Amino acid sequence: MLIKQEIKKLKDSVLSELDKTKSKTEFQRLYYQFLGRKGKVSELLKSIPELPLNERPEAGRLCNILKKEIEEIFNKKRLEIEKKELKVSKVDITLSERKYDIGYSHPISITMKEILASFKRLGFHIAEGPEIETDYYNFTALNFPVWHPARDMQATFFLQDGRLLRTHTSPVQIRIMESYKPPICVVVPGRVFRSDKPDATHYPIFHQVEGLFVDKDVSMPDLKGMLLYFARDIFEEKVQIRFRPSFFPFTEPSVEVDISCIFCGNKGCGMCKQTGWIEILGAGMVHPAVIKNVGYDNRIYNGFAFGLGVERVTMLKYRIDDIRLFYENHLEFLNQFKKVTF
Ligand code: FA5
Repeated sequence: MLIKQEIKKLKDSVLSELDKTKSKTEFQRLYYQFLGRKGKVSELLKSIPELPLNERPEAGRLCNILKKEIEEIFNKKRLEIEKKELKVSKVDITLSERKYDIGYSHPISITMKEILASFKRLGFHIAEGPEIETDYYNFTALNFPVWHPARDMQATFFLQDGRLLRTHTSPVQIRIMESYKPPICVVVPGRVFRSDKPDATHYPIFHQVEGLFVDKDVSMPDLKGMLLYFARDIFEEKVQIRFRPSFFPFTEPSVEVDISCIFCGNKGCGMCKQTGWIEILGAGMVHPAVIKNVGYDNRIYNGFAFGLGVERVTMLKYRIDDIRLFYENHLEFLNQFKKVTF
């Protein structure tokens, strides 16, 4: 039978062609040449009806066997090529899988996101300002005269050109008011710097969130109601707040804001120094001199501002008794926040 010779020829040619093949592209080309829809095996199968009737069944059987054999030859070759390619790329497939830890947020970042989300719900926009500031924005425009002792409480790091690392986020109040007209309703997250010696509650680099609301007829009760909502959102539903008189050159009147102690429920414990209250932020009505410094008419506009320490809030939320833990990179400490997401 002529077809037997054809089959042998085809098989020999597959074997010799594949033997020379080293690349995947060459392999693909041969695959289509032999096993493709218009390949040599198909052509042979299509030629069967042209054979004498009595030869057709045997020819069909032999062609199908050939097709299977050729497919097997190609499969073997494919594995060979893939194995070689793996070796070239030096991937050791026998190595066991390496486990990498996925990164997660630092506790300060978690609290920061939570605080900003809370103020966003209250309708505040988020703004930012520079960490390197001029004396004017950090102090003078905020009504700190050059001689005022309040400057000493915020001793900072100076650059040689006279600029400084901002001691608080309050300078951004001025930058915002210079750029926009009232009504203004912003919160400003950011890093601040003071030449404070590190201890359990102080660090030279820490984070604040500033708040500023300026419009017509803003009142202290507006400030108090808003802060009560915030405290309950961040701490717990039954928390109370209180205002204590204080002093900041850029607010008048000024207050320190305390929350009822979340550790003892206002009864008095070691955490609240037996007072039942814990301080969380400074606030007040924007000083008319500041309103005037930015060019607003202080007979028409007034507002409130507040500034809170993010480390402080985080320490309260997670009952952490030493601020230094945030910055010493001990994994045993940081890993505890792996599951806290926000
Ligand atoms: C201020 O910085 C004012 N700018 C806040 C303000 C804004 C008042 C707007 C009125 C209107 P004070 O110096 O109290 O205020 O700092 C605010 C908070 O920062 C403190 O309550 C405390 O939580 C945090 N803080 C201050 N110094 C440090 C420090 N060295 N380490 C960590 N946190 C600190």
